[in-house]
Amino acid sequence: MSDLVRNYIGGAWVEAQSGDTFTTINPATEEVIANVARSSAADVDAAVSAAKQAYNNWRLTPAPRRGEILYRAAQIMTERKEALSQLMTQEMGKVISEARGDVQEAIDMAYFMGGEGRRMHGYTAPVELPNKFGMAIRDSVGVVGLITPWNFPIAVPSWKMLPALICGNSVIWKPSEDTPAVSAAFVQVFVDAGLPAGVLNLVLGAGDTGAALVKNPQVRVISFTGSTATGLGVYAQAAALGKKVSLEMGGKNAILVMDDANLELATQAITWSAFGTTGQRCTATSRLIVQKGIKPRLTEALIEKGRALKVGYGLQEEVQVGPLVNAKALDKVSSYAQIGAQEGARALIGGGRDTDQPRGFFFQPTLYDSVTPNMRIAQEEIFGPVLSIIEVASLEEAIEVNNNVAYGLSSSIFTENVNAAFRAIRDLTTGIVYINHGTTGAEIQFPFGGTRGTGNGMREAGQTALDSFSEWKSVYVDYSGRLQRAQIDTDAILGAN
Ligand code: UN1
Repeated sequence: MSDLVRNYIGGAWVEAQSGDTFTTINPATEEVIANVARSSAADVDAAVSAAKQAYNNWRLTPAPRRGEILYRAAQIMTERKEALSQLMTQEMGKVISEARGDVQEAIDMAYFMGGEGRRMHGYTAPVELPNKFGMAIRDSVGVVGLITPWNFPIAVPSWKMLPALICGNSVIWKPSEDTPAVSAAFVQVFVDAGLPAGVLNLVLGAGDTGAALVKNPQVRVISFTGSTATGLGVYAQAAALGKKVSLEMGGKNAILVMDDANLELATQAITWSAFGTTGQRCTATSRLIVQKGIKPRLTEALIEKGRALKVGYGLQEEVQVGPLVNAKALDKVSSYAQIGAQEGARALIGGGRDTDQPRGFFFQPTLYDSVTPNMRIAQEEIFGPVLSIIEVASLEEAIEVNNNVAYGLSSSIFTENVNAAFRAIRDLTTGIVYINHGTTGAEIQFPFGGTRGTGNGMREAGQTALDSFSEWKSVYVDYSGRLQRAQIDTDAILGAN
């Protein structure tokens, strides 16, 4: 077992005040990999004090200087990419090539947000009086709280932390209890990049630690990614304290395949979007909505490709599908296999725990046929390598089935017909739409997020991300040096009332 993984508060690595700890295990080998500080509200409060103090100087640091620290962080992450990726695979199971992609997203985001240090555009507009100037500028908010999941342990936190930092806020980060070690390694990157003490604080723990962060009135923004049930609870608590909240929650993403689709491209995209990251992406494809004519050929191709996938420990380069993150996830995904069977779905491949693996929380890549749109397996987020095939007659029906779920993150259509593609762009009601590409692989320079049960109208990534972590300040400068005519009129009117 490694040393204790500690909190990072006010520029120091510290144990929880209570001395409490918990352990984490490698989901592929079931070996204990870390002993971790378990934080309580007292630790969160200490982090808030440190963050408040550091905020005073950080907000006054010119944004281009803040950006230089993010560039340095990008360089350090590039140097440590392999070590961070390996730690990620050990902690949460995604295969090593995907772990490298996860770290790369954070590198890209650090360069992008570093650049915002020299943009962060506001605007000016004409004003009503001579000798007067008006502008709208972005201001920092203060102390912000980030709560992040285990499935993208570096990428998703970077989508929150980097825009928060470039805007001049100080940050308290509560990562998932399944990925504390890689989170601590990510924080170390910023320490080594020269981020001042107290600007970024890490508090490790489970749901109660996150709840303490949400309840602390000094934390003015909460940015959360995770399950819809937890997210809505966070939203209600934070709303009662008047906080700004950004939520990224569940998905039930679909790929639509029309009869004229390129079969080879569609097969490849569906396989990786459904079974990549063991289906544990909020953007994963969990529904295939396929037109009648192409269905038999596409199903055959998917069975063949699905059967050939190599499941195992993600540190081995040839492995394509790793384990689920923990025993609880394995129980949940297994319970959906029972639900699917009861509902009348037919497993073409998989359908249960992968018993070929000697240890670990492995579930077989699973394809269900005979699924109808209202079955629970076609409506609820499973978060595992499970794809449901739903047959439709037309483009219109495919779009209707796609839209008729409680979530709205990502959707995709495979067609060679430009009219069908543009109709899909218009009518698919998800925050992200792909044409002839799987439902995963969003790039960091565009808004990321979804409609309905997926979010609360906020978006991450791109310049849009700044909206979560800044306040608009409207500024009027009167340089006439005297009362102006219209000003006198305004005063007279106000006086008369
Ligand atoms: C997530 O699953 O929480 O588009 C994020 C994608 C990745 C990010 C997914 N860039 O699939």
